Amino acid sequence: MDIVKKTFLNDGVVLLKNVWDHDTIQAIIEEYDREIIKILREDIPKNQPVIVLWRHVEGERKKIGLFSEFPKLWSFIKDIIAPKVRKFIVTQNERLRLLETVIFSKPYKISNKIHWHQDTSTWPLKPNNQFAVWIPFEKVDKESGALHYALGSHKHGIRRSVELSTNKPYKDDKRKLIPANPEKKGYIVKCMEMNPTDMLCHHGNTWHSSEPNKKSKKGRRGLSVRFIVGEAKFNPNPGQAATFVNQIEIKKGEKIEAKAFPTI
Ligand SMILES: O=C(O)CCC(=O)C(=O)O
Repeated sequence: MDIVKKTFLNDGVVLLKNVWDHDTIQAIIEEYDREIIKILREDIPKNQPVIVLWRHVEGERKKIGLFSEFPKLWSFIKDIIAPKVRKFIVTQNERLRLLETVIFSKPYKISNKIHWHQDTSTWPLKPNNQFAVWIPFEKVDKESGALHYALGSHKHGIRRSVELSTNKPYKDDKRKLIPANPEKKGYIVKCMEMNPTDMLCHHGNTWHSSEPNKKSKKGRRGLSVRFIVGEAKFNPNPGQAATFVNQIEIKKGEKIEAKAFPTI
């Protein structure tokens, strides 16, 4: 088996270095810098995929971008990221859908920690067969808010949802918690130092966290693109706060099919 797929299956995360050139990602960053200052929208449209614009600053509200405002990002996902994940992570004939796109921003000094969590716990899907790609807009290391992963944690099921900035568990969610410090429980924790020409790919169950940005005066932006593999039904659980819940009107057990989740 290819080493990338093997690492993804064993560790629940794989880092791919130098997967595109500087100009390719620079065009996406410039589009973001141009659009982010104009976007005030907080409503979530039902009939199209959206981009969640999320600053990790206590008290701030998420803004919602549209792909009509970010056409370069749309082509980047469709024509560059999707073929790479098809090559390395999923097989050619599996259905791949865009589940969610988020741009996380950690401004210098005022950003907060994102506590240990896994993506699947916030998504009401059955089967919860999803994975994510993460790409930084600037060089990242431990002091500037790089992502940390608990290797192999994806093998231990779906855990309880927590409030990401405080680590407070959602009240009615009865599932088992992710430990506050996975290293103390024997996990190897890896800090992913990266450049904007690199791409991380993590399984939806893999525990991950990020520290505040105490170093990069330019900020620390990260593009997260989540995909769903194959078919899924709606399976709500308390504590699931994913943006997309506002984009569908279906009952538990019904198949998820919506314009918000285009096949890629
Ligand atoms: O960008 C970050 O710091 C958090 C990213 C994250 O948690 C995710 O992509 O699931």
